[in-house]
Amino acid sequence: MAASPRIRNALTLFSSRDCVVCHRVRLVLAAKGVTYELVPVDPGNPPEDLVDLNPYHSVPTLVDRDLVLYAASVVSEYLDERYPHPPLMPVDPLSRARLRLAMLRLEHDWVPHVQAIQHGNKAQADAGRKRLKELLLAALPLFKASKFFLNPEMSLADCAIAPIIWRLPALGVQLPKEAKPIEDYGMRIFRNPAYLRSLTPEEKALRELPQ
Ligand SMILES: N[C@@H](CCC(=O)N[C@@H](CS)C(=O)NCC(=O)O)C(=O)O
Repeated sequence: MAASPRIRNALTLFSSRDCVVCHRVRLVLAAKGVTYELVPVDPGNPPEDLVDLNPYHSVPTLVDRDLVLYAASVVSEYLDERYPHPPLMPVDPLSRARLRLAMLRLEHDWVPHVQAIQHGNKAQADAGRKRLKELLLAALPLFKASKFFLNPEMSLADCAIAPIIWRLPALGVQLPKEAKPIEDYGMRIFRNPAYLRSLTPEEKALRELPQ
């Protein structure tokens, strides 16, 4: 990889200003307390250096010296291994596999609805709201079952889920009273000081941080 003139830090993240997928990686970085340079990207108009680095031109894209990584799952797992403290995955294979599957389901089933609400036409956004609400309600027992998602400690799965919960009011997704455990789950993560550090100014403006 030819070093881009824009990349000055050892660790650089190309990230959109308001995107659940980029936010997922920023939350991992914040939870690890890692400093990095953020290059804000408009995904509809990727800069030349990103086009050179990533064949998909997608964000998030992480550059760590000579290593270029993209796809939020790949970037998140790399960061968890590269910066082991605090660990964001359990140690036993069964729990790890369960969390990986949950993250895969989230990427395939939930995120497209968030993106349809944010970027689709009215019909797509309305359908996205309805389906996202159904998916959240179907997962309600999982939000009730442990302190964090499928795990007693905060994990990479929470880094993927919290950005979605944070955006629910801004996305126009209203959950019924019985879904309060989902909001309570979100609050446990939003109260973590790392959460505030993960937010761009645009994302901070989406709702009030809990006291
Ligand atoms: N599968 C990718 C998808 C991320 C994604 O959807 N990124 C959007 C911005 S929120 C993007 O870069 N869109 C432009 C493109 O893919 O060309 C990942 O996990 O990183």
